[in-house]
Amino acid sequence: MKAGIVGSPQTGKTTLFRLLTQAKEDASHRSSGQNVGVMDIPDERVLWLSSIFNPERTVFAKLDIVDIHAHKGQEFLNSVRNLDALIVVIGAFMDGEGSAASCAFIDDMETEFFVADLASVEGRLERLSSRKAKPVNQMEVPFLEKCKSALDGYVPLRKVDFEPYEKDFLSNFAFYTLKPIIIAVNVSEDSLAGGDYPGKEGIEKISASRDYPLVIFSGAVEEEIKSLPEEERLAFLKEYGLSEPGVSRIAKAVFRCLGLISFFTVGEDEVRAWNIREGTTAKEAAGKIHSDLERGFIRAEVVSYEDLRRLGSMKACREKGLLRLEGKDYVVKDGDIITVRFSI
Ligand SMILES: Nc1nc2c(ncn2[C@@H]2O[C@H](COP(=O)(O)OP(=O)(O)OP(=O)(O)O)[C@@H](O)[C@H]2O)c(=O)[nH]1
Ligand SMILES: [Mg+2]
Repeated sequence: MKAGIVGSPQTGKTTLFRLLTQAKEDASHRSSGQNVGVMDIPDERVLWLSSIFNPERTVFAKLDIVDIHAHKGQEFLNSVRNLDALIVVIGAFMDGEGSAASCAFIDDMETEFFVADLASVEGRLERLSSRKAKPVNQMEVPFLEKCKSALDGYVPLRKVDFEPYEKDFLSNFAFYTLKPIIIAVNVSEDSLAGGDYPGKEGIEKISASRDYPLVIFSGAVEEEIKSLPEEERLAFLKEYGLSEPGVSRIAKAVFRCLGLISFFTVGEDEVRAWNIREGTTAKEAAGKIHSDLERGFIRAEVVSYEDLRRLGSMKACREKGLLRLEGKDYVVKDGDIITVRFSI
């Protein structure tokens, strides 16, 4: 899974990229002119599990992050084509002009997305009707017509209810209007404390009308937070009326909008969070850990994080019968702690 940071020039995209990925020069590498890095998904549950199991390693769930340099046109479309989600940074830390430019950026981006998706749909319909291509099956044309009528009415494909068989068609295209988008407003230190920022009304309107989650942060303040020792951070955040750094709220929002959930593996060597899509089965989840575990899957021992947290130990969970044995088709829930039994 990969999320991209986009926005108009000088809004704080690279600043946010560095904050999210904690990239030092060696931790990020440039590929095709873009900064690519890995972000940890903050999760208090992982920290608690780690305090209980005292493992050698604690590993958070991860997402790839790309700092996108292109702003418009085909170059922009090409660079976001393979991304699963977009974080639009709004530069609201100076004056109203930055916010206005950012709102215009969102408008232009959405228009480009609609035009590109409509071109894909119409191109495919054209090839099918002129018999230059054969449909996958007889349901493909109705599917394409459904997409076309949504796009003609400015409804992004993200908002369309597709049947499971239609979702299979979707994977043959790289539709832009399917991508989840979150808005990250980069505000000044004063705005962060005061709650008001230039262009607030317009940005909130975009967020509400499109269902784009909105996160307010301040690049400058986040950099200060990062430079502080761990134990001073919370007190510093409280001065702004916050309980959590902006970057961690952004990371969680991206994780949520991708429809991802976490399951955990625990032990003396490692406590680790894994991300999976909602609806993933125990056998598929085992495959995330190692392909051998999926191939030789017998069953999963599952206890929920909530139960472990409440009872305090695996032993207590076992005694209360809260350690369940689940088969391969069990649908993994957010917060499940899983031990895979397998043989190969
Ligand atoms: N005061 C203030 N300045 C910021 C903040 N965030 C970024 N800047 C400054 O704005 C400038 C641009 O920041 P970048 O993170 O490079 O922005 P960008 O969007 O990557 O810029 P381009 O890649 O050139 O489009 C830099 O000089 C930053 O120091 C902020 O929250 N407050
Ligand atoms: Mg930049």
